[in-house]
Amino acid sequence: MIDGETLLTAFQHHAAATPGKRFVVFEGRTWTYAESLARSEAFARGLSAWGLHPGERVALYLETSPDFLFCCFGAQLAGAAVVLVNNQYKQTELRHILSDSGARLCVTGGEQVAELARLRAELPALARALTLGPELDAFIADAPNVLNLPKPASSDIAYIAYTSGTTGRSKGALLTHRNTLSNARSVTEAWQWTADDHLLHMLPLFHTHGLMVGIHGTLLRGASCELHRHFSARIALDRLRSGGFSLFFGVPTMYTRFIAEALSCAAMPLPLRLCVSGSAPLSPATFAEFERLFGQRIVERYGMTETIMNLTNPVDGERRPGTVGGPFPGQEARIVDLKTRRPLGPDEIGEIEVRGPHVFAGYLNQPAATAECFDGEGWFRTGDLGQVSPDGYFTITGRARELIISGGYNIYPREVEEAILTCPGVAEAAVFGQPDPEFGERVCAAIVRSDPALTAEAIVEHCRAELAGYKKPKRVFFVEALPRNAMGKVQKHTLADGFAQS
Ligand code: MCA
Ligand code: AMP
Repeated sequence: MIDGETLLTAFQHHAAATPGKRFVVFEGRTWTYAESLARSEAFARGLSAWGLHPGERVALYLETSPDFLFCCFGAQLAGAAVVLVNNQYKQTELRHILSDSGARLCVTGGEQVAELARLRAELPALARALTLGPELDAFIADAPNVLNLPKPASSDIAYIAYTSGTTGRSKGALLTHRNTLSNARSVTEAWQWTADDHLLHMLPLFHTHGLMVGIHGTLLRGASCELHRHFSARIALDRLRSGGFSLFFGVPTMYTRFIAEALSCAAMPLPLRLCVSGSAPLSPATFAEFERLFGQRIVERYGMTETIMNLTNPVDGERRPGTVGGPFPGQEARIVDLKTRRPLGPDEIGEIEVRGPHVFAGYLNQPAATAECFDGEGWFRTGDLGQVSPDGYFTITGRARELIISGGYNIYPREVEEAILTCPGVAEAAVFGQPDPEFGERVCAAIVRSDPALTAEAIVEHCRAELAGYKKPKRVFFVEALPRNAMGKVQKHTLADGFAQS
């Protein structure tokens, strides 16, 4: 990889080579490569003129729109690292991410404006909140027409993406331009993505799946996508059947909703080149039913915020249900014993480790956590358990860390427990996952009350105010005491088993 070669240089290349080609279609408007780059570069010049220095952080706390992308790539063109913030985040998550990342500027809009305003006094590093719409338009219009922008190096940080709150606080994964470019190359090669591909894009943009797979792949290949604010199975099926699309990427919940939708409308083969699923396990039953109804054998793949994409089923060759295939081109993966850390043979269950140019640079402000997740030879410990078949197909069998994946969103029990513990009347809380037919897993909470009048509804409402809505418990039950082992550790499996039988 040539130093200084980034996704931004690919963007500039396409804007020069195919200026009139569509990049993004959104709510009836088409943005060409040239228009998209012009708006991104103008935003970059505006940021530099405002006083943003290379290496500083720009946060995006935004709904899906083309401006999300232009602000993202514009900030990187100005040399900034982009801090991705889920737009459903509330005070607790937002306070942590914006203060930990030290973001100097945050682009926001819609309902997020008020949520951010409530926190401004607590964020001394945040010099400016810029609102989408007239304020952003004026910022871009007022940007100098000519201004030399820095040229990001491959080792510069492109994104800070927050993940893995095993300690209750999420950590900022530092992804370099090298990481994002090498990933986009691996993914586009494996999935045979070309400039002719057109993607129906209904994933959120603030996570790896929607941004670093959907958008980066599109951008690298000079392809196009139709972006939607939200996922709707009905609208997706209508759009896909109208023709003109070649790709669809989704989380398993989206595929189960397609199947449910087929009950109310005739199922028929989808005129697509490729459907991909990831972010959570796709059940073989969903794989088979989707193929029966829509004539597509879904390609399941496996990724992580720290590494973007790791493993994929092949486009040509057997797409094996219940597995996530093998490493992407240019990457390595293996299974190691949890205790000895020695590599294991076929069909033996251990921890999945990955190595390659896709693996992140470490966690922001967390040298100990960074050191813990590497083995000294560049192998990254994913925290996922799995096994590999003799012919090289990996299966994910579980997780070595506490994590609930609901509809493709990761929820760390500790974070929800900490939010619940701030609710008056709660003495103790234990949060765990239970199987859910729609979301894969659902959040449940066992609570010991100090105030016997405290209701489940009050706890759920409390969580709603503090955390993103999908993290709030879907079921709450009260117990006299939490079951603990001799070390005092809460036995969550006992709670989960008892709860499942109740
Ligand atoms: C929404 N709700 C949920 C979820 N989504 N509850 C539990 N789990 C969820 N995933 C709740 C909301 O809080 C709300 O509750 C109610 O459902 C309706 O919200 P709405 O936004 O309308 O829901 P939806 O549109 O039906 O959303 C379902 C969804 C969405 C489309 C499946 O969850 C989604 O886009 N998931 C994808 C997440 C994703 O991109 N993950 C990739 C991470 P109330 O009204 O009571 O508040 S990247 C990753 O994992 C790695 C790298 C990888 O491998 O990709
Ligand atoms: P995140 O850290 O939010 O990026 O989520 C990454 C996690 O999602 C991984 O560590 C896995 O636990 C899970 N994951 C992603 N893709 C799959 C998949 N295809 N099957 C099972 N789990 C997956």
